[in-house]
Amino acid sequence: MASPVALISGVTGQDGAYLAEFLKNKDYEVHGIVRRCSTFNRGRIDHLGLSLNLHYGDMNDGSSLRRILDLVAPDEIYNLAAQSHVAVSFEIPEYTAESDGLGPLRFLEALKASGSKAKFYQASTSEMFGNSPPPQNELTPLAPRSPYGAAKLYAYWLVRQYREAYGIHASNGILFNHESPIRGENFVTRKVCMAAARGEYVKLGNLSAVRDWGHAKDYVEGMWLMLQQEEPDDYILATGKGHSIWQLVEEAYGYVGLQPKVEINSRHIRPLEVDCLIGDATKAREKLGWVPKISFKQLVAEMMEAEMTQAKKRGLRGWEREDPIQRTD
Ligand code: NAP
Ligand code: F7E
Repeated sequence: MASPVALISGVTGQDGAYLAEFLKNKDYEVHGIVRRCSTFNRGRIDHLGLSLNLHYGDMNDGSSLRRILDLVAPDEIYNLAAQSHVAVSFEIPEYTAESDGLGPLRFLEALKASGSKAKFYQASTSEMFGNSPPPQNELTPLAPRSPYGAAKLYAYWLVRQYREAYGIHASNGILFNHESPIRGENFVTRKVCMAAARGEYVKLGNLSAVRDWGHAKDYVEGMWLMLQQEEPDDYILATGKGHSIWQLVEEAYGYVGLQPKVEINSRHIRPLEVDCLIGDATKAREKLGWVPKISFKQLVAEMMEAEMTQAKKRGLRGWEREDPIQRTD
């Protein structure tokens, strides 16, 4: 039997890289969309080599999406491409709306016009909940507090409309924060772990916000499970446990036996903040059999180990530990 064909937009990002590897291990023929940059940005997928088929395209260029759809004829589409930084979305709101809101519209229109029966996954987000009180589930009111959240909300509704109006198998994964050693360096978990592993100060904004942090590896499996269902639907993926930024800092510096070294810098305080996101993934557990396996403590430990290795390689103040602490959860 021929391998199923998957197309991933945002394949050079954190989730794209984990998903591409996950699907390769399931014997998929994997295609990815990459955008043209002045420098190569494929560090996260280099290890997959030529087994990954890459195509130039952009969420802001509908004709490129249509061309790639026709060429690849995928069975499953994972739309992960986005300007994904919430704080940055306040600085480039129009661009964020184009790539995160209109981009998915272009993709869905291309899918509709092509007559393809491909199943479509949309990378929706807990940022759509804004300050709706936790725990947030699929029925919680949506009230975004950033241009990023608003653009993603537009795409979320389009997915539901295209599903109902045109019978497209389109699903929203409403994912809470998920991290890993290959998280972008300006997201708070990676930023804190990089500084802690070097024994340096970290400059942060709001320390009291609470997030539900899981591991990206667990979450890409959830994306895939959504597209294996007969009927499309919307699902929360979350761990159900919240930690503040301050608790993250304590965990990371504590891992190397240091007191937290934090400087507050108003540059990192957002015009609007989302105070507390803690997800209820009961539906995903019951309908998809999805359960996150990696805890917050394990996630921070993995990220810290990766940063300590990097710091040593670069001759920075890597943290030498002859006798690693055995950590249990
Ligand atoms: P990421 O690391 O920032 O990756 C984003 C990807 O999108 C990169 O491959 C980037 O390409 C690509 N991209 C950005 N703008 C594009 C455009 N105009 N055209 C084509 N590609 C474009 O994000 P991530 O953490 O993997 O997240 C994946 C998706 O899930 C995103 O849609 C994000 O908004 C959403 N999400 C993430 C989380 C989370 O906690 N990680 C939670 C909920 C939802 P370059 O490499 O060229 O920049
Ligand atoms: O911020 C606070 C910040 O940028 C987390 C994206 O993947 O998850 C991510 O969005 C919290 C916020 O992630 C700094 O104010 C304090 O309260 O790591 P973050 P995010 O904004 O939650 C959602 C679900 C997505 O969909 C997004 O794509 O940490 N914080 N000081 C800081 N955050 C950053 N980045 N940098 C700081 O210095």
